[in-house]
Amino acid sequence: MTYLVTGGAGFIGANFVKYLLKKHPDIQIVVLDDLTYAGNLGTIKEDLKDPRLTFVKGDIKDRKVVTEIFEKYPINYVVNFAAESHVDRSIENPQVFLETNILGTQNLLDVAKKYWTTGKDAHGYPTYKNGVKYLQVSTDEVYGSLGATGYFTETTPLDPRSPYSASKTGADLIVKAYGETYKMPVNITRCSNNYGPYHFPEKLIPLIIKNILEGKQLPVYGDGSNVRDWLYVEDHCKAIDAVVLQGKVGEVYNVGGHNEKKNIEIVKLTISTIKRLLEETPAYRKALKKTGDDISWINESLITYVTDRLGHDQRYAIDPTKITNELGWYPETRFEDGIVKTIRWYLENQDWVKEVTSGDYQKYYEQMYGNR
Ligand code: NAD
Ligand code: TDX
Repeated sequence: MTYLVTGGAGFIGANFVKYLLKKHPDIQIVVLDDLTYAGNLGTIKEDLKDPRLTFVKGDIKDRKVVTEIFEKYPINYVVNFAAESHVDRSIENPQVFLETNILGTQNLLDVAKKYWTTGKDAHGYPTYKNGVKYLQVSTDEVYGSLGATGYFTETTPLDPRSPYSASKTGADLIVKAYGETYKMPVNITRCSNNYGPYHFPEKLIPLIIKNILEGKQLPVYGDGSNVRDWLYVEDHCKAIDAVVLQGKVGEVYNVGGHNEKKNIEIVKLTISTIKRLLEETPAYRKALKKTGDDISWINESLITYVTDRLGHDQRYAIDPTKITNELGWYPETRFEDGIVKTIRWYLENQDWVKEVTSGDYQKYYEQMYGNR
């Protein structure tokens, strides 16, 4: 089987590529990625030595580049991770979110439809090759924001509130439209917040880790009471793999691990875990900017409450009953273990952090947070 994985040089896409290569010996993967600030070829450089993996640099909106891929490779599955993914950036510059997330998705669907169509049925609907599917990687943010109770199910009304989530909702709707109008074999997965290796340090957990190691303040938006439902990235990859191979055509699957945490809890846990790991394994201290034996400065006084995100969603929480019942999926990594694995990975992979933050990151950081 041949996969087109878009956004495969980003956080979840790269983890998915690694997962596929490990899990399925007999596959081919084409990664299409435009290598924006969030994409980094270094993330998959070891994987690119594998003859089963091919990389194409290009934009998912570009008709020509997507067409060339379908001409050259017998694509069975499209898994679309490529997106502008950061809520804060969408508040500053919504347009690129609409362009990539909506128009890019539509372009991929259109080219896939063209290459997968085999004819027409008696009602005029296109018929498709066997063994093909388009999977849209979406987010729980399309459902909006919850109060203190309740969960998002697949039938929760769509109610996006940020330019990012509105663009992801637009993409979901166009995927649904291709499923209904042209009977294209599509699925949508809607996952909660991921964490793990290769997470770009603009997002909460890797940003907090990076700032602690640099002795910087830890910016917590508002009062830190917002709740996110965290899932280890490999468990998300496992869910996508299950939906590609076994998901019922046309269905939406929510993915989440019942692991709700307030932001302030995440920040405090990250501080105490880093400190413990540095105490247990002194070799990790080379990841610190400030060298020396004294690490008593790593404590909660680093926390700084800053102006809240505009339109900040209060709480996300996924009900994953459907994917568990229909496809047997469940999260394998407990948060207590996943967060330690993640922090260890950052302590051991500072070169990767340096590489991905060598471009415009500093400028972005100063615009977002000032000179803290
Ligand atoms: P990311 O920002 O780390 O990676 C996005 C990748 O897409 C990058 O490699 C980037 O270069 C590429 N890209 C961006 N625009 C492109 C374009 N026009 N053409 C080709 N490539 C382009 O994002 P992520 O966190 O890995 O998220 C991946 C997907 O999963 C996104 O669709 C996101 O909405 C969704 N999602 C993310 C989370 C999360 O917690 N990170 C949760 C649920 C869903
Ligand atoms: O510096 C920060 N301080 C802070 O308090 C940052 C970067 C974030 N936060 C808060 C905002 C959120 O309540 O932490 C929470 C998590 O923020 P992000 O890491 O930016 O993630 P979020 O906005 O929840 O969106 C993420 O999950 C859903 C991904 O970025 C999306 O792509 C995905 O769809």
